[in-house]
Amino acid sequence: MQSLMQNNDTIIALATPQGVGAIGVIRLSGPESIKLTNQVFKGKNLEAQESHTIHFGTIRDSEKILDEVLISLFIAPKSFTKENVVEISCHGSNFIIRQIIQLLIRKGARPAKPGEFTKRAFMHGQFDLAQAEAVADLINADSEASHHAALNQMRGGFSGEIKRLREELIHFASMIELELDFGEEDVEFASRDDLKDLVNKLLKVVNALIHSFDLGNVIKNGVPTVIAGKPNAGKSTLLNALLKEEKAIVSDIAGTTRDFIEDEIIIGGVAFRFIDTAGLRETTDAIEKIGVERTQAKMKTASMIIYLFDLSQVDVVEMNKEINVLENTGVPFLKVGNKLDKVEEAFVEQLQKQHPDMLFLSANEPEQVELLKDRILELVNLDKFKRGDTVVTNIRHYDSLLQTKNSLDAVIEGIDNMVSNDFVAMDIRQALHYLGEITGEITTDDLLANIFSKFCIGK
Ligand SMILES: Nc1nc2c(ncn2[C@@H]2O[C@H](COP(=O)(O)OP(=O)(O)OP(=O)(O)O)[C@@H](O)[C@H]2O)c(=O)[nH]1
Ligand SMILES: [Mg+2]
Repeated sequence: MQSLMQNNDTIIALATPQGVGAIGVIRLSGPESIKLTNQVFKGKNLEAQESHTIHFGTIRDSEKILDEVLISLFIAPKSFTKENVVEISCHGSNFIIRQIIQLLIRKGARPAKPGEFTKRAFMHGQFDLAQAEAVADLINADSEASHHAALNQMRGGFSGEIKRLREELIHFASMIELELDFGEEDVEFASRDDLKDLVNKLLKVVNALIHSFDLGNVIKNGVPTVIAGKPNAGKSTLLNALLKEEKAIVSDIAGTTRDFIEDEIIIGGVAFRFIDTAGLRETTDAIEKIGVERTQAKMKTASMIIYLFDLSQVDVVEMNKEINVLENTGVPFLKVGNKLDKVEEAFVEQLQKQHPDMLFLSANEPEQVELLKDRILELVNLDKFKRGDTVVTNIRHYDSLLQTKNSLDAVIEGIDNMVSNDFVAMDIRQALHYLGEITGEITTDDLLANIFSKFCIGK
């Protein structure tokens, strides 16, 4: 009852960011939004206007003019929320915005909760849950890649495919339940082979989506890229050059960096999170030792390691040891010979023969650091993403997909081992449940509250 009531009132919030801007857009949604706005608007009679029209006039509190505004009208169901929606474009002063919102609240609107506009759109079937979540991602996207992933999902993404396969599975589930009703009689409405085919097809889609999460996560949060190497190799110099900012302290004292220093930049449309670390060496300094241990741990969880060698200090035996350690991390890495300016050409040529994949540069030369960026892009395999495949970027979807996979595996196992229909039916129902969680066919109030509370107010 409570939630029904809530959906029937008219909500209001600022849709543009807080703070002073050229214009601010105040949005209302709900049955009364046009009527309430009309009460404070001087201009045309808004209640007599067509949907998708814009009207100039003033907002007045009694006879006091608050602002000159443009009113955009969207009449239900042709709006984002499928309710009557009004957007008031006013001048972007905090004072004006506050005055207008307060005036409309006095007239009967209610301040919107975080994500409430999007929640209403979802409730009215504008899109499914996965798409609603993509709206939040889209707003937060700060690189071309994350924008692309969110947009793809918002426009349907994998929802369509999952929905279709889920419906086929429902069909099988009902056939099997029908067989159960016939009990003793030996009837088979649902062919076990066909069922297995379908489940395998589903598993293929689900597995591909599960797999895409690694990439999706990276696209959303930035590719974690650790810069490592011995003390004084020039790691902090490289970080600063990449960021084009003096973020980390650079000095010729070995062991300058003790803690992680990180920041994000966008290369070729992909966000990379560069992490400068403490130089790797045996040390008796207690604090430096902690730093070294942290570096080692960080290297293992990185998506990529940029490993710096100081060319002016190369020791071949030592270098091979370091490369060995790198290979053991199992993380893709780039070997970079730094301080090119300090060594003879002949030496570099010799080293290049032994390590054809090593990149030689001076971290304090900006053009040379540009070359490194190309190599970084080559190393992360973004082909899949560029092909426009759907990637899962949301941890909630990832969890549900893993659960779905487990249930589907159990269905196959059940069929193969000829277990009784009740059990197969149960596993199918489980799989249906988890699949439904992704797109929102199956939701709980807690889940919805949790998802929409992560939105900002006005969205
Ligand atoms: N000539 C030359 N000097 C460099 C280059 N890169 C770094 N340096 C110098 O090498 C010294 C060490 O540089 P840092 O960037 O502090 O080295 P680091 O790897 O961060 O060192 P720690 O934080 O101590 O592990 C500084 O004096 C830098 O100016 C380079 O390409 N050429
Ligand atoms: Mg440093």
